[in-house]
Amino acid sequence: MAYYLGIDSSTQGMKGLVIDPAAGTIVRSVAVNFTADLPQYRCPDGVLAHADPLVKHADPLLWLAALDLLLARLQASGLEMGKIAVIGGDGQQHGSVYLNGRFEDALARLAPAASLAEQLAPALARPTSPIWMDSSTSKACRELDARFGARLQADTGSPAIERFTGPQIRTYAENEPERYAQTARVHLVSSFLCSVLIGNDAPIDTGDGAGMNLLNLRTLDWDAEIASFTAPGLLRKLPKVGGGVAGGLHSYFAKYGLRPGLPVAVWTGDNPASLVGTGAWGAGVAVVSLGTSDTFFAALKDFHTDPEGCGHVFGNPAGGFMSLACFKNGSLARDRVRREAGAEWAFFDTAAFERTPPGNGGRLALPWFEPEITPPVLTPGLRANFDFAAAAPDVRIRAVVEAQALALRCHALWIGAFDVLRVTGGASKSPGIRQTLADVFQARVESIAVADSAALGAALLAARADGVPLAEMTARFSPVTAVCEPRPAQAAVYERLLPDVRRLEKAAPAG
Ligand code: XUL
Repeated sequence: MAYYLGIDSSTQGMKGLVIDPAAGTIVRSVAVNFTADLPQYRCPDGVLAHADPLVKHADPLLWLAALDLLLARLQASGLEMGKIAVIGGDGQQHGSVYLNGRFEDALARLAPAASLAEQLAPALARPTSPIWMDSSTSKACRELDARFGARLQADTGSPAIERFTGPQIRTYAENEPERYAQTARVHLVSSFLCSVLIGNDAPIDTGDGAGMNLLNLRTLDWDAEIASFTAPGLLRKLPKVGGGVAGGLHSYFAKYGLRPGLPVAVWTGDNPASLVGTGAWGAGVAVVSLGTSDTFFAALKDFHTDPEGCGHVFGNPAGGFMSLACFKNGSLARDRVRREAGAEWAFFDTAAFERTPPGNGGRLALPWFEPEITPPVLTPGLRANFDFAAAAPDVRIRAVVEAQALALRCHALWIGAFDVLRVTGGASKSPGIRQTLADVFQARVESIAVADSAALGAALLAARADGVPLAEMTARFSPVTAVCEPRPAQAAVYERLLPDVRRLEKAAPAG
């Protein structure tokens, strides 16, 4: 009968999901949208305006205001707040919050009469927080690469990447040395909000910590050598690495009807939380999330890294490790091709799917309208191995859907074999896309009806911290709604096309 609350602090908003594992139900779902609900923080879609398009920061006070508002909305929804037994959470990965020496004292003294933002504003050493969309730290990345070479990826799970927290901290320490000197603590979005809930300094978990280029995944602790090169005295400014329960809820939150002292689980990153929420925390199941961008993630049997440096390794909150690869040109790109072909998606599932053969006669097209992350390609533009503009709409659409699926498979080879692909996101509704994925991967494709996989994962992790087995909850909360079997007869067609898509990735954009 106990309830568990999962809070997902994502880029554009904050969500709260309350589950009742005994009944197998989602009891409540509430949300705060940064653009619509908190316009006074001037972070539409969660980002502050900046003259340099590479700089993407947010106001950390926005996240505090969102937490107050979310809990107020949860209470106003009529939920029996006293039944919440444990709170869990996750944050957008890589974003960092810089606190001064007053932080711990300000946390301990939180009083219900004033808001979190008012009370914690004086504890910020830096008024803004760089988030994962920032790509202004190339110089720091080059310096880290020059100093550590292959060791950086071999030990932290990823090469130096602009949005990762280490390069962000190095850039900040170099550009704003006075503020950096006043920074007593650097938190991630996840550990910052967890600290606020417990009124104390919270640990960073290995799921989110691995997105920093600072955590040694062999020792599961900060890498002292990398930290001291990243910025002076950084090791002292980082919280502990840890998991399980972070502490008891601060009495400030009694104003929302929450029981002071209730356990708060250590927060994780949104992708590790989604791994749990999609029920893919065990080996053999990969998740393909077909959203604005496409992401591909899976639990890893053992710690190993992508030889091409495109995929990342993070801690898996259920134990062990997970992989993550992000494909920037996902649904927006697919949709542009569909629009320009003057077709509806249904067209692909009917006419295009029937009129064109699997393999499309070898015609492939990568719709890289934006610079791509996997593989890293800075020059945008569609790549095709045929005259794309002159081709019929059905050929164009199949060329794009198959090239994207083949690219996913190429960049997933290092992870290992999968029996099952779980698909989520808007485009996963297309039977044509699902069948293509099943045939390209020669794996069963399962659709799951999970709307907010990160918030659900956070709630499941909260329940697990109270002793509820994850396996039991996965079957109830992440059920499979449709299955698409691979057609063995198509295996050879796609196997032959793998080198072709590799070649296409290296080609110059058309036109
Ligand atoms: C992962 C990444 C994003 C953020 C925001 O590396 O940058 O997925 O976690 O969702």
